[in-house]
Amino acid sequence: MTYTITLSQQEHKTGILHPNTTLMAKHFFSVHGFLKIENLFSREWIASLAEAYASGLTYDKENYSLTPGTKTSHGRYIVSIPLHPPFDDPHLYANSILISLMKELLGSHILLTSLGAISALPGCMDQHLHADFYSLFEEEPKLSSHLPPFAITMAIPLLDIDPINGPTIIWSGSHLTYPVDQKMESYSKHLLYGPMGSCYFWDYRTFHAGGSNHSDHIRSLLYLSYTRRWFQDLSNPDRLHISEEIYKKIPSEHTYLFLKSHRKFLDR
Ligand SMILES: O=C(O)CCC(=O)C(=O)O
Repeated sequence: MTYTITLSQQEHKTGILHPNTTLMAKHFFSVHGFLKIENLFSREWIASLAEAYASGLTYDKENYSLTPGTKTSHGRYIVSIPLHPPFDDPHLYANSILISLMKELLGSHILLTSLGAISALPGCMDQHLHADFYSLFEEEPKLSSHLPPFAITMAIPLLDIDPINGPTIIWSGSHLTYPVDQKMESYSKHLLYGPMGSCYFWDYRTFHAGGSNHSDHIRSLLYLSYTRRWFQDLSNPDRLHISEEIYKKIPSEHTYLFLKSHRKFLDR
């Protein structure tokens, strides 16, 4: 099953996707509810982000916990990352290839609504099956399968992720199975993983779960959420943290991604 695009040298150099690649990416995403891009970032740069992230973490082996972080399931922690160096680099949050795809999938008025990492401790078990958001209209679940995406989660491996050290398990086509089919667990599932430099992203409606980590090291991936401008999930405490000082340094062509922060600072 194909759900991967590999960038050509030309696409890499220019930061612009060939129209055929865009068509293919949109097709894979609409069929599967997820897409993987190989070779998007340089390994060295991602390694430097990984180092910066790891330097702020404390893994308490005895208590099997990670600080800072919020436990989401057995041995799995979500860690919010404020938009500050080195994570305030536009190559990360406003990567031209990713943003062009986000706009193809979500329309031109998109927002960046969260930035963080998900760390799976050595020995952690498969996470429960879930979607990042379910039906937009809970009384009309069937409608969901006929609507375009409204929000996307982007995952960027901070190490080489393989089938052993905690891939994300994902159910192809599950973004279009509303009302939720209780037998989803028996559908064919896929393991999303890749080397540093790759990234994968899924529709908020697509069912997935963090996979167990059978290695002896922590598996971390960065995540960023892009949403249509009108979408807000208040039940999700995970937000974008950005100071006024950093906001002022964002290149003007990217400030539209931070519209909510902009309003907050204006209100002061
Ligand atoms: O750890 C992963 O691969 C995915 C985790 C996830 O989906 C979550 O914590 O909500």
